[in-house]
Amino acid sequence: MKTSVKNNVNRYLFNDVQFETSAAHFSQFPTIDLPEIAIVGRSNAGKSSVLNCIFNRKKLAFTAKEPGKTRLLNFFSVRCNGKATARMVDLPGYGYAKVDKCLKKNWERTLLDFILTRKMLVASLMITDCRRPLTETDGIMLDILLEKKIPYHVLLNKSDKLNNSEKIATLEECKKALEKIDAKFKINGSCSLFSASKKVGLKELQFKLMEWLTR
Ligand SMILES: Nc1nc2c(ncn2[C@@H]2O[C@H](COP(=O)(O)OP(=O)(O)OP(=O)(O)O)[C@@H](O)[C@H]2O)c(=O)[nH]1
Ligand SMILES: [Mg+2]
Repeated sequence: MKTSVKNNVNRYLFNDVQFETSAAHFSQFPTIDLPEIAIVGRSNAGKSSVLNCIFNRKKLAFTAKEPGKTRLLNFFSVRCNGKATARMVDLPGYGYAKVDKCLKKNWERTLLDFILTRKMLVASLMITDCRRPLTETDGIMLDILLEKKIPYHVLLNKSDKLNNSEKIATLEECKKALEKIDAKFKINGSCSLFSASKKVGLKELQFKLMEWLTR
């Protein structure tokens, strides 16, 4: 662990977070400058569940069995000693076909506007379902993150659905696939197994977030 992270272990306890606002359009994005981490991924991969898990809250972000639950960009302020110090942004999922085309176009546009233009974005957490990691749309999103030089971490969520040997194989395959997509994967990115349902991999993820927020 980096020294800067070690020194800040107590800074982010991930127990003080507040919903800030929702946005359907870039004109509604918060304007106060804070380091932001975007949570991206396919619909139903578990983005909102991961956010709830990080902060040990059940209903901070709304989750659903059906894909397409999060349709706005939801901004959450992370607080330290009562003061907002960072933001987590729960984004609508991409790659879900069964929604009204116009609506989908609008939210995918806003999502792209956010990733492409947001100056406060310090990193991105990509949530995947470990049974279908790194789909074509995830690849497109990774290309955008690389183009914008945004550090990323790929979370192989729902690992409770795999047995031990499947977990090891999935993690290895994902690392190899990321090395193919990104020649500088070891510098720009990382990946880990996770289960939002069972809270597995949480400490490692929180350290990653702290590393990004305390750079
Ligand atoms: N088994 C298992 N199910 C999970 C896990 N994480 C999330 N889920 C389930 O997956 C479904 C989708 O979770 P959400 O958190 O709503 O997914 P999302 O990516 O935010 O979905 P959208 O907002 O529609 O893009 C829900 O039924 C969750 O309970 C996990 O770690 N394990
Ligand atoms: Mg969601």
